[in-house]
Amino acid sequence: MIIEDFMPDIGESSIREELLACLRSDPKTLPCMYFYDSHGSELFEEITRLEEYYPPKIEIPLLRTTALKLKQQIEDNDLVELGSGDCSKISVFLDEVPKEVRQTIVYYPVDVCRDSIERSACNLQNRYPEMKVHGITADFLEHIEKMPGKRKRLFCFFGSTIGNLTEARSIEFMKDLGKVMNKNDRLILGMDMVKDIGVIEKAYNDSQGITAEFNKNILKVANDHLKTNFDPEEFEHVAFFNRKDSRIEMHLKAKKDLEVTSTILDEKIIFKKGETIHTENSHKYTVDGIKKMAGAAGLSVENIFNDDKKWFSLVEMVKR
Ligand code: SAH
Ligand code: AVI
Repeated sequence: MIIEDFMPDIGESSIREELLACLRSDPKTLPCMYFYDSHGSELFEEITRLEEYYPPKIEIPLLRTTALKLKQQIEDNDLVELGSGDCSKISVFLDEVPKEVRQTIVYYPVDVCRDSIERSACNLQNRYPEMKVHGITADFLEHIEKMPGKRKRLFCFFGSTIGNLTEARSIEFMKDLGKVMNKNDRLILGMDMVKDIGVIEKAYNDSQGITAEFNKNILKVANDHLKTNFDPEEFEHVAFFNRKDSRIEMHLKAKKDLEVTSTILDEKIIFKKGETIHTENSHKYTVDGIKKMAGAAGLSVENIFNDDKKWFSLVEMVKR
């Protein structure tokens, strides 16, 4: 098993600059990529086990169906999974693939969270000793053109992580991915669909408060980088569906006027009571929207695998 790091040179100073620019902006934001330190990744895994968080409950059976359809076609493929997290999704997929086919595959999990890559690549290698595993720590927005694989590739992007990009950024990302893909490559994209708003809002406001904890964890990540004294308990978790943009928005709302200071910065970060930090968008899609996105990227939709209620889609795309 190999683990490669595409980001060894990303210095603390550029991370600090990015975080600070976001906290200076009006309204304040924090990039959702920073949810995923080691603890944040564990909290996300806990979210996936929550009753209210429906996406994995639907995506997992769809992955089995898709694997049964593709299992012969992926012989001698390089499997590149973007935002692989704990690799639980690809395991569901690979369980349906015969061992003789797995022997011919090289699997590349790609994630920005170093700990996730180390933990999951190792687990996966133990689970499938016959398959080559090559983990990569990378930012898929920055390093997409460096994605490995010399043979036919199957790109996987599960969990509707694409939905965490703004509409413009997701199209730009899809275009970049479309350029990187060769004629025989394919993509399987997990996409959460528009549905009853009550169901969606509950998924991001769970009764055990795990999503709130996940949201607030980003302040601890900001403290680690900026040496600030954000107290997560001084913020309230807010998540609601924005109909106009067809997305869940997560925010952190200051419970009172606050002055956040840092041991390494001259400036203070000032909050008025009720002021928010926008931490995440999670877009929900329609079939039309999916086709438009594929078209913009020079890809065409080969198959859409749905559940009966059409709550979640696994979309198979190929180069046009
Ligand atoms: N695919 C998994 C995990 C989804 S959570 C699943 O469906 O369960 C989103 C994952 O994407 C996290 O593991 C996070 O670390 C990773 N991620 C988020 N932004 C990223 C980026 N810009 N580059 C690489 N990985 C990213
Ligand atoms: C990873 N991503 C697709 C999740 C989502 O649903 O947008 C992250 C998440 N945020 C809150 N709960 C889960």
